[in-house]
Amino acid sequence: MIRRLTILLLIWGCEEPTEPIDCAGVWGGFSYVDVCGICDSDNANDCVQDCAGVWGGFSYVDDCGGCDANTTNDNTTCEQDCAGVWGGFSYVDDCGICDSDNANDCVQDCAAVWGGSAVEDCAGTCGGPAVEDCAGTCGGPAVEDCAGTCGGPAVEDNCNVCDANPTNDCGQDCAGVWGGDAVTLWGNCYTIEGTTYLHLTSNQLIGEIPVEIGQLTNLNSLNLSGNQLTGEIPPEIGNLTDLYFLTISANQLTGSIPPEIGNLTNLYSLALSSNQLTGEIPQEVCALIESNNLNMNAILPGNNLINTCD
Ligand SMILES: [Ca+2]
Ligand SMILES: [Ca+2]
Ligand SMILES: [Ca+2]
Ligand SMILES: [Ca+2]
Repeated sequence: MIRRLTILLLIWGCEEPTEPIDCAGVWGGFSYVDVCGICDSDNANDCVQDCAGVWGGFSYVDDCGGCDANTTNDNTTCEQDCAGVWGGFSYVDDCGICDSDNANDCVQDCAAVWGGSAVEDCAGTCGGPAVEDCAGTCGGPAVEDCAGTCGGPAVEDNCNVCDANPTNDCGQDCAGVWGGDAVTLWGNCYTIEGTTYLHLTSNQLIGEIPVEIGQLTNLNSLNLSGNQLTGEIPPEIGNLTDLYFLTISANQLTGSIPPEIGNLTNLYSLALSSNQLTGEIPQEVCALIESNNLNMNAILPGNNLINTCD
């Protein structure tokens, strides 16, 4: 019976896993003894060596690197620098700047002021006003002209054109614009940009039609009828190729019709009657009359023109 039970126990024991007992006496437990003899299963609290190499000791390193367990002698082997670092290398320069960089330490200026900004001028005077001119002469009068030439003669005119020629300097036009191209006609100022029509009918205008009228190239409509204009029609009117309406009738214009009128290909009304125009109508004008279907009765009457148009 006992023998049989022993065999059974052996069989039962062999079937169970063989587990060791840990330091806490627990079968299959995970506790273990750390270097300081503490048995538990927490590896976070295992004892460590202090700075003196003692396991579980209380020595510590102070800010100066000294290792012991004495708080009263801490930091006695070194000093704090100006930056507050124990044993650090920062120091205060003559301008009161604390760092460990000797390359940026302030220096004395020529007036012996630490960190001052006084410098010697070109004449050797500390803080003096003398400067070299563009020719390298200390205190000299030479300056660069607008062309960049030292002592050069070029000057910039009011239109920002720089050269040495005073005779080509730009002027003001009648509208007060430097370099502007406004033109004066019969005492009034007209800008090219802003003048699209000019109606001076029965304005008692006398004298010749100014050639400058040919500069008003934005004109669409020009009416000078009913004045006392004399002389010939300026061929410059042929520049006004935007014109669709041109009336110069009822004046005292003489000479022949300039062939440049034929350039006015946008015209749908041309009135030249009641002047003293003579000669043949130029073929260029005939062609325009034909192509634009202009009214010959607004051209011939009151003149001495020879109608050679077909
Ligand atoms: Ca532990
Ligand atoms: Ca200490
Ligand atoms: Ca420094
Ligand atoms: Ca000039």
